[in-house]
Amino acid sequence: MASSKPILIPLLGDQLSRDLSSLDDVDAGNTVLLLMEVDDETSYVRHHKAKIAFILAAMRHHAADMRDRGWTVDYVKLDDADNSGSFSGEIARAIERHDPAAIRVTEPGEWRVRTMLDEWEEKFGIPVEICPDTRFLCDHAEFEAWAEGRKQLRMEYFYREMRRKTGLLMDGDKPEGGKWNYDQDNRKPADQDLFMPKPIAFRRDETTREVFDLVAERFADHPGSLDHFQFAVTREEALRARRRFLDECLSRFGDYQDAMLTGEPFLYHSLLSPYLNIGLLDPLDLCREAEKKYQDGDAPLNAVEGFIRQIIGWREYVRGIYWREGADYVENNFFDADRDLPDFYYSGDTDMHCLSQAIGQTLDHAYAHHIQRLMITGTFALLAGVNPHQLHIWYLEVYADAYEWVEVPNTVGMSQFADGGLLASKPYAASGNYINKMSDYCSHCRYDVKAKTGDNACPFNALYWDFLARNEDKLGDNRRLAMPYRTWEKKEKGEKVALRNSARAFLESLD
Ligand code: FAD
Ligand code: DLZ
Ligand code: SF4
Repeated sequence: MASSKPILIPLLGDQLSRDLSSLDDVDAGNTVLLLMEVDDETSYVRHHKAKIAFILAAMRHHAADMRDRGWTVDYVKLDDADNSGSFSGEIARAIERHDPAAIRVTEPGEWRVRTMLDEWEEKFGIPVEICPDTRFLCDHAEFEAWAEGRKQLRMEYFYREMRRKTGLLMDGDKPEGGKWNYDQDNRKPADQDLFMPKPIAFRRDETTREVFDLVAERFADHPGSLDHFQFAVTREEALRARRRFLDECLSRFGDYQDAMLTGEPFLYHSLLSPYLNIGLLDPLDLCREAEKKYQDGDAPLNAVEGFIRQIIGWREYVRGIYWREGADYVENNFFDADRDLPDFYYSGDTDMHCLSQAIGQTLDHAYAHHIQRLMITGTFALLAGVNPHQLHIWYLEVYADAYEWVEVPNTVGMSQFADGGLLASKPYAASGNYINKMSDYCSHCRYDVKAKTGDNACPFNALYWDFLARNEDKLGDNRRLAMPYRTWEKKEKGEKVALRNSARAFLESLD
């Protein structure tokens, strides 16, 4: 009997989950899984070397794992002689090889790739089924239904829906402990005397070493280095990283979530976003494990609630915004900011210690935690009037966890207020005082955080007032900024001029 034509299932680089939606209910005996290393994906921005190495090593390990589980896997390596360089080109070649009856694929994480997939059916003349990505809790229709008719799309209300939906930290229909959100308890500054758990250093096997050689040779001009590479590249390793976080970090995660310390890139953060985002870990499982820590009395409620909120709240919410707002959302530029991204974002070479720490560790580890991204590299760019699109490209390049669905709303919306307040109720503008409160950076800096003007003054100070003053027409009505605008109005004319001159002189020095 002639065997029927197979189904071709492409697995994209961030779809490395054993139970991906495209694999549901298919006959493994009559399916070809296709993984493609392609130039288009490795080079559509200049990804950090460690980000590329992480993804390719995880793809190669996942292919081996799926073969062991009985699947037929077709794997295209970046340096294969006939590699066409694109997903569509590789699908065309795979159709030649396998003559499939249909293609089945889980929806991608970026508009750029979605547009490509939407063309496949017409291009290749075979049915293409695009399955919803069930690794997320909230699908597009559910987010749309939640957002419909609301004047403001605030994460907090969305998050409560997700708590109710999952039952996480719920006591009947009430939130555990009586409050939905324990952020008030989560703002402790860090202290050098704290014991900092170290991340696991995973052994690099031959597969990973091969990828390292490829990346070192092919992407030598990309930012960052491989020297400090410490990512898990298999599901088993990612589970070990999860266990380390739950056992060693979670109980202090809440208290020190916003803290920053010189020479301590990780503090009590989970470092799990790269694994969640490519599918080595499942977000809901992770939250259930964290909840268990609270139920067993091993971690306090403020830590566990704070952690779960980041995942079922922020992570799901920004994805909802990304798809709802469309492919043009990334082009928003509410303040018409047009300054080029300073070169030091690619070297860390600046006297501003906070920036040199955040950027330096980013280039070393392809990692910075949320407050470093938001309140150091993000706030500086906002105050300095850096073009948000250039900044977006930078975030997409340098972090191992960066995919547009999560990076764009965080950068364009949360960090740069470039959407005019769709996502955030006010811009994350702050003077040096905030950084001084939450870190030890200022005590190691050549600038004086208390000084407002002059050559030695912390640049964030004058830039903060300059930002408010130059954007008064756009922000003056924002009720959450009423206090700082009143303070600005009360300042003597001479002080205002000195602050604005100081900001101008600093910005000119950047040029
Ligand atoms: P933890 O502090 O341990 O938090 C736990 C988990 O919560 C994270 O692993 C992550 O999955 C989730 N999470 C926390 N905050 C957010 C958030 N704001 N949005 C979505 N998920 C969140 N996160 C990405 O995964 N990819 C990105 O490309 C990305 N770009 C960002 C750009 C900017 C400008 C900002 C301000 C934030 C960005 N974030 C991004 C969110 C956040 O900074 C990272 O998720 C977090 O730093 C990852 O480190 P961690 O795993 O140690 O997180
Ligand atoms: C980020 C990335 C990189 C660097 N390389 C590849 C690759 O060679 N092959 C692949 O399938 N995926 C890669 N990715 C991840 C994709 O860019 C990601 O899956 C799409 O953007 C869809 O979200
Ligand atoms: Fe950053 Fe200013 Fe503090 Fe220096 S003094 S570390 S520039 S906030």
